[in-house]
Amino acid sequence: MPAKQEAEGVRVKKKILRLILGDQLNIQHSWFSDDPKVAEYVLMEVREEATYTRHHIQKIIAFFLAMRAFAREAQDKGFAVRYIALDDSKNKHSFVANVEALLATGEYSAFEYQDPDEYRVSEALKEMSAHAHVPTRVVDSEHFLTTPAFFQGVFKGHKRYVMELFYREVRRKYDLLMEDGEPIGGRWNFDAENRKKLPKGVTPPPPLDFEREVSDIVALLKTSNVPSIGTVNPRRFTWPVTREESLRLLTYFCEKLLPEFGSYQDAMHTDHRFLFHSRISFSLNVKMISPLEVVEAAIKAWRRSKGAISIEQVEGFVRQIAGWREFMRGVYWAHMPRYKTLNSLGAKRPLPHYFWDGDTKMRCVKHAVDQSLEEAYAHHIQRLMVTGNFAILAGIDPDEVDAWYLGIYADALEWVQLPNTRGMSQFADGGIVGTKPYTSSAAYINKMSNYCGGCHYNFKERYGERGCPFNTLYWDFLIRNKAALEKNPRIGMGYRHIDKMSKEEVAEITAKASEILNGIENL
Ligand code: FAD
Ligand code: DLZ
Repeated sequence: MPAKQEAEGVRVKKKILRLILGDQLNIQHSWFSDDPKVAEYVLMEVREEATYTRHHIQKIIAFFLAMRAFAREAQDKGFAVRYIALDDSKNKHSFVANVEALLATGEYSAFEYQDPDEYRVSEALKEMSAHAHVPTRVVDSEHFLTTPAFFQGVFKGHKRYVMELFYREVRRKYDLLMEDGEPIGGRWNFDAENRKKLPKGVTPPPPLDFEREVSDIVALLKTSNVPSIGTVNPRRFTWPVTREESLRLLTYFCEKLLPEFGSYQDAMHTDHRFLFHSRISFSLNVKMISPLEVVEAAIKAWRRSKGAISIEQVEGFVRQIAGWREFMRGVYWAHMPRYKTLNSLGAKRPLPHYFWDGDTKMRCVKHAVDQSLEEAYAHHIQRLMVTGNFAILAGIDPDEVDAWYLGIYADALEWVQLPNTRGMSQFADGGIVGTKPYTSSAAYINKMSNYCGGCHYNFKERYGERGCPFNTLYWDFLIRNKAALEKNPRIGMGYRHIDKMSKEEVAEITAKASEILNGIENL
C-alpha cells in the first residue's frame, strides 16, 4: 500500500499480481472474465528473454509489438496493466527479478502466473514462488487442445510414441472431421496426397501482410545493444501482432490458401516463399489465436465449399495443428530436461557460416537460409528437408542446430522448436519423435522444388567435382552411422543397397564425403 495512504489510514485493497509472459497473449483467458479490480497484470520486455539465444530481429520486434498491443487491449477493457519496457530504468531484465522487486513493494496480496510453456521459465518461476512471502498460484494457460497428462494417457502401455495414434485421439476428443465416430472421407490421414510439386501455371495468391513502421523499436534494440540476426525493413513490418490481425490472417488462409494447402504442402519454389502455407504459427504460439478456433475455421470453410475444397486439403491442415503441434508439446514435457542433452548419433561438427549468411553454392540451402534471414520464416519442408537435412547428413552438433532454429524463426519457442529439431529433424533423440531420420539425397529436393535447376552442383551426380553434396553425404551418413541405424526396419532398404555396393564404391563415397566435410565451410 502506498505509504501516504497507509499513514492516512485509508484501506486500499491489495491486488493480486498476475504475470503475463510474451507468449501468453490470450485475451480470452478466464483471468479476463474476473472483476478488473482484483488484479494488476504485468508484462515485461527483458534482456534475459531477448538474449537467451540470438533471435531474429523480426522475432524480437514481433514479440514486443504483440506484448504492447496486448497491454493496450487489456487496459482498454478496464484492466490494470503494468508494462515494463526494455528501456525502463527500473527494469531488472528477468522475469524473476522484476516480479521479486514488485512483490517487495508490499503492494500485492498474492502472485499468480500461467503455466509457462518453456521448462527453463517454469523452473525459475516455481523456484521463485517457493520463496515468495505472499501466496502464489499457477494456473493453466487454457490454450492447448491437450495436456501432458492426456499425452501420457494415450501412450500408456505403448512401447513408443506414434503421432498418428495421438492425432486420432485428438480428432475423437474434439469431434474434428468426424461422422458417426468415423473419420470423414473414410481415412484418418491423406498424407499421400500432400506431396505434389508446384506445377507450372499454379501461382499462389500473394501473402497477406500487415504493414507498419517499426523504426522506434529497431532504434531501441540498437541503443540497448540487443544482439540479433536477420534483417528487417523498418518501414514495412509484416507480421500480425494483434488478435484482430491474426483472425484476418486466418480468414485469408481459409478463403485463398486452404483450397490448395494440402496438395502443395511439401512443395518448395524460389519464386514463392510462402506457397499455400498459413503463416499462422506466430499468432498461435503467442496465443493471440487458439488452435481450436483455427482448425474449426478451416473445417467450416471446407464444409461451406460443398466439395470445392477437397478433404485432403483440410485434413492436411488439421493434422498439423491438432496432431503434430500437440504431439510435439507432449514429447517436450514428457522428456525435459534430458531431451535437450540428447545426441544419439554423437554429432559434433560446428554449424557452417552459411547458416548465418546464406553464402553457399548449394542453391537449396542458400534459398532457404536467405529467406529465413529476410522473413524470419521458412515452411516446414524447407526447415526439415533442406537446412535440417543438410545438418543431419553433415553431422552438425545438435546444440548448434537447436540454437539456430530457436533464434531464426519468429515462431520459435523451445517447447515446439526442440522436438522438431533435435527429434524429428536431427534424430538426436534416437527415435523418440520419429521412427527414422528424415534424410534424403538431392533427388527428393529436386522432386519437390525448382532449386536444383541452375545450381552450381549437379543433383544427378554423386562423386564428380560438381556432384551434389547431398548425394554423397546421404550414403556416407548411413555408412557412418551403421551401428546406430542398421537395425532400424524403416531404413533397411538403404543398408541393403549399401550391402550390394562394392568395397571400392563404399570407399569412394567415404573419401568423397570426407573431402566434402573437410571443406564444409567452402561448399
Ligand atoms: P502451416 O504449414 O500453414 O501449418 C499450420 C500450422 O501447423 C503451423 O502454423 C503450426 O502451428 C502447425 N505445425 C505444422 N507442422 C508442425 C510441427 N512439425 N510441429 C508443430 N506444429 C506444426 N514450428 C513452430 O511453431 N515453432 C518452431 O520453432 C518450429 N521449429 C521447427 C524446426 C524444424 C527443424 C522443423 C522441421 C519444423 C519446425 N516447426 C516449428 C514446425 C513447422 O515447420 C512450422 O510450424 C511451420 O513451418 C510454420 O509455418 P505455417 O504457420 O505457415 O505452417
Ligand atoms: C521470445 C521472447 C522475447 C524475444 N522477448 C520476451 C520478452 O522480453 N518478454 C517476455 O515476456 N517474453 C519474451 N519472449 C517470449 C519468452 O521467451 C517466452 O514467454 C518464454 O520462453 C516462455 O515460453
